[in-house]
Amino acid sequence: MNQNERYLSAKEMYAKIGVDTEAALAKLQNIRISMHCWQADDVHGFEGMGALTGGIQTTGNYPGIARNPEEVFADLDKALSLIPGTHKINVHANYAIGEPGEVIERDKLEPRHFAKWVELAKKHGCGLDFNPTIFSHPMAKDGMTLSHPDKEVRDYWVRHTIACIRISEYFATETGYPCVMNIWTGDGTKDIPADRMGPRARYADSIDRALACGYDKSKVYVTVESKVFGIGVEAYTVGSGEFSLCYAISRGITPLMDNGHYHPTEVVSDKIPALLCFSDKIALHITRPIRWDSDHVVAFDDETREMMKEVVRCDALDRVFLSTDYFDASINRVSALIIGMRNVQKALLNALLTPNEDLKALQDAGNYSRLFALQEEYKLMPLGDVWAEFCVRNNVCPCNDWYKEIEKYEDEVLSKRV
Ligand code: RNT
Ligand code: ZN
Repeated sequence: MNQNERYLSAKEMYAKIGVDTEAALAKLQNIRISMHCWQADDVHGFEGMGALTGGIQTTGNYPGIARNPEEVFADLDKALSLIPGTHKINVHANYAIGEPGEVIERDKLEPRHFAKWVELAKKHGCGLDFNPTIFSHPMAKDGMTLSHPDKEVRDYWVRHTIACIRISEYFATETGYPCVMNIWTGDGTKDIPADRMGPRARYADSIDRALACGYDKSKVYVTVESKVFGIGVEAYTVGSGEFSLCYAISRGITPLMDNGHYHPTEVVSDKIPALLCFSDKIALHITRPIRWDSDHVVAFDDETREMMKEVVRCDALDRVFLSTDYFDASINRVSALIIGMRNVQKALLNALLTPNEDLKALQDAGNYSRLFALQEEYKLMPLGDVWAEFCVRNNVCPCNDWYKEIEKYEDEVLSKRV
């Protein structure tokens, strides 16, 4: 059977369980996932930044890392060409691009420093999201930034956050898509703190002061990301789960959950519907934790599928901002971007091809045996044939063919970066 015949046969099989593959494909076509730029260069950015701090770390030394804006852009171009659909690009503040020789202070960032990102986004029809970079910097003192006891340190980061809100507005205006601006800090302590509340009160006050700058809420969605712990910040994290969630809900902004930021047996799939009961919008950083917040490339695994099922069956595709967040330096970085993005899309397609209403009805009727039986049977439906059809319709290689493009790119471009 050729691809088209396989798709038609899959379409028939899905129709038999009450699922319209064309409707699922049409929905998937409209889902924008925000692809994080920082997998391209291990979060280095363009400031000549030293080692990563704030509890995050990349591991691996795969050759061919992008070393400047041109190389990062070339790699993102390549990645986007092998990911079906039209998406968003998620930019970090340390990826500012100045004039040759210009040293850009983080608290003095301006929209012009991101004009090239706007150009890139427009070329691809993409939206842009943004992140203040509140780590890996001399003003991240004693592991503290927005929650630091010294007001001068806090003020610096408040100014940085305000500058980032302005850049986010600029992104939204230029691209025509709202910009999600995510606040994350690695603030915390390595060992048992003497004061857990003081830093949290200061963190809340600092974000309050930044948000008081005033911004267009239809253009910029400010999110706050929580975390349980980081490397070197094991005992206490200021922006914990409870803090970040309560902060976001009480201020009418958006909570962000990174599924690497919880205790290993907690699952974000279960938290999605919980938060959707109380917050109009929520945001996700989709990653793959192995034993800790290891930031492995997103796989097509049970939890990714379960998370995307929740987004779809809560009918929340327009309420959940989806973005990827991982950094693996041990494999080809461009392939890492493609693999993770495509896996999120496959998980979404899987959710869209599930007869969710029928399954809900079985649950409500208390028919748990039939529910379990069907959930297990549906795992073997011909999802791959519908996914291949999606790729073909988007002029992107399906299945294993795309990796040949990566080998070619590695040979012609990445291997020359020495
Ligand atoms: C760190 C957070 C955060 C970062 C980015 C680079 O644990 O997940 O989102 O990954 O800001
Ligand atoms: Zn994250």
